[in-house]
Amino acid sequence: MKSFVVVANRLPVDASPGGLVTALEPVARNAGGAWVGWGGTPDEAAEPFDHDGVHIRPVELSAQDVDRYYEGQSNSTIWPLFHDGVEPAVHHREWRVAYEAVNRRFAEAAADVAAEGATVWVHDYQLLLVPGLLRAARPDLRIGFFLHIPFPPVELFMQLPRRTEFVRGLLGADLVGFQQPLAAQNFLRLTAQLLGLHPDGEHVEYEGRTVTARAFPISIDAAEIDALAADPEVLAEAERLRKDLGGDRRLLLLGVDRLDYTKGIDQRIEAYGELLADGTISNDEAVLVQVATPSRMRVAQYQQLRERVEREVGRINGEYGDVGRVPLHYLFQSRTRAELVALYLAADIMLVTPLRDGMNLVAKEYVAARRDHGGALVLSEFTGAAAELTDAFLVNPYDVDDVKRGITAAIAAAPDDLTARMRRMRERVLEHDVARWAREFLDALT
Ligand code: GDG
Repeated sequence: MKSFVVVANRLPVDASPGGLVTALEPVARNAGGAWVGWGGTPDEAAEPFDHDGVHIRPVELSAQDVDRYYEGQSNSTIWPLFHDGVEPAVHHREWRVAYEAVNRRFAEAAADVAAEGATVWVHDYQLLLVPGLLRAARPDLRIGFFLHIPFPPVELFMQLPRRTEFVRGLLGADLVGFQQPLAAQNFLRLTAQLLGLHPDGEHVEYEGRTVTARAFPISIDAAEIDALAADPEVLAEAERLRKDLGGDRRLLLLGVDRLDYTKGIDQRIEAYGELLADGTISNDEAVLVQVATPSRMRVAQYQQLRERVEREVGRINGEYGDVGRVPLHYLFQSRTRAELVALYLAADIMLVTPLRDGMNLVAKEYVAARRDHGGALVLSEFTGAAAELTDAFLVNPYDVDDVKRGITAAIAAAPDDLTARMRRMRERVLEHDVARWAREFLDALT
C-alpha cells in the first residue's frame, strides 16, 4: 500500500520519456509511491513490479480496448472536441462503454495500491471518469486530477454524449487542475449548467465536499534542456546541421511536433510556400526543417493529415527546389532529445503554430535551449504557452497572412530586440519549471 499514487494512461517505462514522466517520477520515487498505467502493448498480461523505486501497477488493455477506449473515445471523440472541434469528433456508443469499463479498471487498480488517506494524482483526458469512480470506492483518499489538453467552451462541451457523467467524474477529485484559468472557469460554469451547483470563485460544493478548479500551467525540465544545450557534442551537431543544410543559407526555420491536426502543421507549410511564391524569401537564403513525429497512425484523421502534409511538401520542393537544395526538409521520424536540442540551437526561427494546444512544451524547450539568447519564436495565440511567452511573435494560425507577417517580423527584427525578447522568455521558463509545477499542484492538493 502506497501513500502517493500516480494514475496515467501510460506507465513511466519504455515510452519515450516526456515531460510528465520527468516531472512525476522523482516525486513518486521520493514518496516511495506507485504508478498505475498501461504498458503500451495490447493483450499483454503483466504483474506489478518495482522500477527505480516506484511500484509499477500495470493495467491490461485488450486489442479491442485499445480500439475503443484509446483510439476511439479518447482520441477520436474527446481529443478533437476538446481542441475546439478542429476536426469533427466521432461518436460511438460502444466506445463510451469501453471507456467507462477501462476507467473502472484504472480506478480499481488505484484503489488497490493506495494506502488509507493516500494522495492520488490522476492525469488527462483518457481518465476523466476515474476521480468519481475512485471517490465512490475510497472516500478516504485525497484525489487530484490534471487535464493536459484544453477544456472546451461550454457550448462545445455540451455536444458530448453523456456529458453530465464526465462532469461528475471530474467532481470526484478534490482539486481539478487545468493549463489555463479560462478552462477552469468553463468547467465550473458547466457544474452550474448541468448539475445546478453554485460555483463560488475557484470552488464548488458537491456532495458535501469542496472541489477546487484552478490553472497550473505545466512546464519542462528546463535544467535538462539547458545542460544538453551546453553539451559540446550537441553544439557540434548544431554546427553540422547548419552546414549540411547549406552553410551559405542565412535562415533556418524549424517546426517540431507530433504529426497531429491540432498542431497547425499544414497552415505553417502553406504560409512558408506563399513566402517562397511571393519572393519574400528564397530557396538560396532560407530552409525549413519540419520534424513530424509519427503519432496515432491507426486513426483515420491522422492518416489523412499525413497525406495532406506530404502532398504539400512534395509540391513546394518540386516548385521551388533545386538539385541538391530543397526549401523544405520533412522528417516523419522521431529523434532523440539531444538531436532535438541540436535542431533548436541551429534554428533562427522556431515555428509553433497550433490551432489549439493545452500548453505546448516544444515552445518552452526552444527557449530553454537558447543559452545564447539567439533565435526567435513564432507562436500561436491559441497555445497555453502564449500566456507566458508574450515576447514571442504571436500569430493567429487560421490567418495565413498573419503567420506570414509573424515570420517576416521575426526575420526583420533587430538583433538587440531578439536578444531582449529571448532573455525575458528564458528567465520565465527557467524559473517556472516542471518541478515547480508539480510542487504547486501537490501543495494545493494536500
Ligand atoms: C500534451 C498536450 C501539453 C516531440 N517529438 C519528439 C519528441 N517530442 C517531445 C517534445 C515535447 C513533447 O514531445 C511534446 O509536447 P507538446 O506539449 O509539444 O505536445 P503534446 O504531445 O500534444 O502534449 C500539450 C503537454 O501534453 C503537457 O501537458 O503541453 O498541450 O497536447 O517534449 O520535445 N521527443 C523526442 N523525439 C521526438 O521526435 N525524444
